[in-house]
Amino acid sequence: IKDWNGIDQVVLRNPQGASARVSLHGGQVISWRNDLGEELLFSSSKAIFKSPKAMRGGISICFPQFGNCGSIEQQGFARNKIWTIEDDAPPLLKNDIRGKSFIDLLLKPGEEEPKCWPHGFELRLRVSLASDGNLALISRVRNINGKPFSFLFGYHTYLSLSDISETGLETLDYLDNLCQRERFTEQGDALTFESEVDRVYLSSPNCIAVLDHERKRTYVIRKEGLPDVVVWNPWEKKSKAMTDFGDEEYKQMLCVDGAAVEKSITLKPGEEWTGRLELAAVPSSFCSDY
Ligand code: TA6
Repeated sequence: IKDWNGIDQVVLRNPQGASARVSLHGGQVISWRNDLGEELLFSSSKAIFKSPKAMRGGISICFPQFGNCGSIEQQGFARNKIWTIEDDAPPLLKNDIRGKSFIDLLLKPGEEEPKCWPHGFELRLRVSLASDGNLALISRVRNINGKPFSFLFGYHTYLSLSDISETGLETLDYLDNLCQRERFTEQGDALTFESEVDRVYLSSPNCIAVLDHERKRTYVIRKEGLPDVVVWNPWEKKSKAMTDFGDEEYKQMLCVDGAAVEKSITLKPGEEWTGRLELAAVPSSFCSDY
């Protein structure tokens, strides 16, 4: 289907009724719904769906920069480009598609590529929706240049919350057990939110939980190849300064971004890097039973 700028969007569905919507603009996931049709990702009511800016919300791909510290545009250019659908993407593990609905996207440098990052790369993104409604994003960056290059990467992920003041963030031990739904152990007290937050947690655990107490929903975020986690909420003052964000909307969102921010990733010619993010939204009662 096309959005109102004529840019293609792909809808993934599973048999239980969960869905995800991916835009070719930026390879951005702009919606993820559970089998009850509830939206799990935040999108601003003031979001601008217009090139060359990323829509405020969903999950945007930040590459080859994260944040605003280099000569490249904020969060890199990948989220502002039009990606293509790749029908014959190089294979990943079979498990990555078994029983899943998925789409493979590709971004390569075009003719008007930014002078500030003149490298030969291929950036692949597979977005898949599993039968249990879990959403997975797998990104692969390949150096097709004669010279090494370095980059940062992030999945800028806006989770939808009922109330930020009723939200906690926890890191979880025993991530494999959690993700196989056997058992998990909480580490220390949950982080709560009372003011603006913009932090990079370095070398963070690979499994993180965000608890929406009011909705009794827990988001479980599992990452691989992404050592850091960026946690962001603009709070009241910054919200008012953003034109594509409602004044009160900071109460209904939290960005928790699996990322490689502190140390850049370097690829030699021919090398490939993979960064994976998996999101689950489960009833909190389910978690406390384990
Ligand atoms: O999530 C971290 C962050 O880079 C923040 O520092 C803040 O600037 C935010 O993202 C805004 O992202 P935007 O989508 O406006 O570029």
